[in-house]
Amino acid sequence: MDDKNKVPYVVSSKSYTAVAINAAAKAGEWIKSRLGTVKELNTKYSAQDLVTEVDKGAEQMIRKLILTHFPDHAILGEEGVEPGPKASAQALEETLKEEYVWIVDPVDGTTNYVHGFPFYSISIALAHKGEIIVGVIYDPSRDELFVAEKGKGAYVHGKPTVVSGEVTLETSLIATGFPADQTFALPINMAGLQHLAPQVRNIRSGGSAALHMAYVAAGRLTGFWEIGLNAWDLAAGALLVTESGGTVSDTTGRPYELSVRHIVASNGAIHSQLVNALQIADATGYDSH
Ligand code: 2AM
Ligand code: CA
Repeated sequence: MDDKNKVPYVVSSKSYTAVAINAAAKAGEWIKSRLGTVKELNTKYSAQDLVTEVDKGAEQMIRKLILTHFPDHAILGEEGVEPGPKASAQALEETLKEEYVWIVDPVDGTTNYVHGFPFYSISIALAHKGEIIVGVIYDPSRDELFVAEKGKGAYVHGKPTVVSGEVTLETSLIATGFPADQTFALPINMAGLQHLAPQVRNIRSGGSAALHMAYVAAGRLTGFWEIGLNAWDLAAGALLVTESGGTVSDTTGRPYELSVRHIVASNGAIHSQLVNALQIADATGYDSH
């Protein structure tokens, strides 16, 4: 690339990141200020799939901020899509026709938020022609802001994040979730849990997929897997993990892309062991027959 093309890219990439950070921080502050005030609790896809007026308000706030700066960009937000895997796959396919797509989860870990369990986050990613170029995850409870830029590394409060060094499952701390979809995703995830729990140092389940991904990036977790997630739970975290030296794939080991719903993220060193274990447990979420 010659200098003439290079300069505008650097400038705009910086402003994308600045807008993502600003939106996540502003929404995070507002969400935190509303903690404990949720009046109306609704369910979406299942009785475990919660949404509040705070999710909706935060998404509106983030949409407005992004569109002020980039009026011709598309936005895929959790609260703008009908519940369920089919609708979310369709919405993703539709928006990815646009050149620039922002992928937003205004509150990842709504159940935690509603209960006052301080492990929830705001996740914002920007994809250019289907490739994630910016990923930001903000944890208002700890005031931790995780930022990744494609090819430029990942940071938490200006300090580079690096994945952990474990090379065996035996020494690994692994996270997973208990999916809200109790007919498909939950039983498969439980089969994986049953098989993996005796093989690893221990299992954690914090309740925010995005924060689990950020923790893999920061070396606080060795790995994370879960069945039945959506693009907005994973997009920002996927870039954080790869820019921190880790690996992200689907549960069969195929490289991560935005349509992946069954995820494995790790420090890289234990990745194939984790994928193999899920395969043996018949817990990948993909039909093996
Ligand atoms: P949420 O709080 O944004 O809904 C916990 O296992 C993880 O699963 C959280 O990141 C949560 O995100 C997500 N989650 C909750 N309900 C879901 C659903 N019906 N489909 C997919 N992911 C869901
Ligand atoms: Ca959400």
